[in-house]
Amino acid sequence: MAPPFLPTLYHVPWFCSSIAAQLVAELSIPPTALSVVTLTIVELRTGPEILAVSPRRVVPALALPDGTCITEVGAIVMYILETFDREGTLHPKVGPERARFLQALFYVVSECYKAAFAVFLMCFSVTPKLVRLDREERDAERWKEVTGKFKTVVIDHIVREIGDAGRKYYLGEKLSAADFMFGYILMWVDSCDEGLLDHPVVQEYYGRLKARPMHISLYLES
Ligand SMILES: N[C@@H](CCC(=O)N[C@@H](CS)C(=O)NCC(=O)O)C(=O)O
Repeated sequence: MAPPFLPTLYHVPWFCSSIAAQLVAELSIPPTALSVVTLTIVELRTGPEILAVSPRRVVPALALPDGTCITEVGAIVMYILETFDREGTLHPKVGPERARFLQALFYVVSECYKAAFAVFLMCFSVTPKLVRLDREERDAERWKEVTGKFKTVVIDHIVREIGDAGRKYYLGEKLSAADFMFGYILMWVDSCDEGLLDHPVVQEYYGRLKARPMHISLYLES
């Protein structure tokens, strides 16, 4: 495949590429600077276009003008921020704030994602299409284990790092791309409708995130 003229982000709605897509929209990166190709699930799984960029057929994937391709949402988020957020509007560029930002980025990708999706997969079957699973048929022991892990990894972390610390967003008063990552995780668990986000700190934090127009248009409108 010839290298694209512009960085090109491959995205499937509701997949974790949505974090990168939200960032592009929140930074108002014009399509003349970064192009977003939105694929359907069928195109991702069977179409030819994604193969050259992401041989494992996963998104997000970012094709760069030098012919290289990047996968991994954390790396793509950092690339977008370092290339298009030179002012540091949505990421701290130096100091302890940056370390805290990187903590959030790695924590969401390595810990929260797994913990949240284990919950989701006990509520929905995703292949070949999204179907709500019967609560009555759930393995109670496994549900306890999975929701316990979600509470420890995601809920307790948000309560401690945001609520107890008197922060409004992950970094304090200032919104950052870290919040879009938490917003994504919380959105999936919210869709399970199991009361797992009932803690007032989480309600307040997630309430702020889901009120953002970009969150609404990416996740809640259709
Ligand atoms: N570790 C990768 C995970 C990428 C990944 O597994 N993406 C999922 C969507 S969230 C995917 O594309 N799955 C392919 C499929 O369901 O067919 C990352 O953090 O970007």
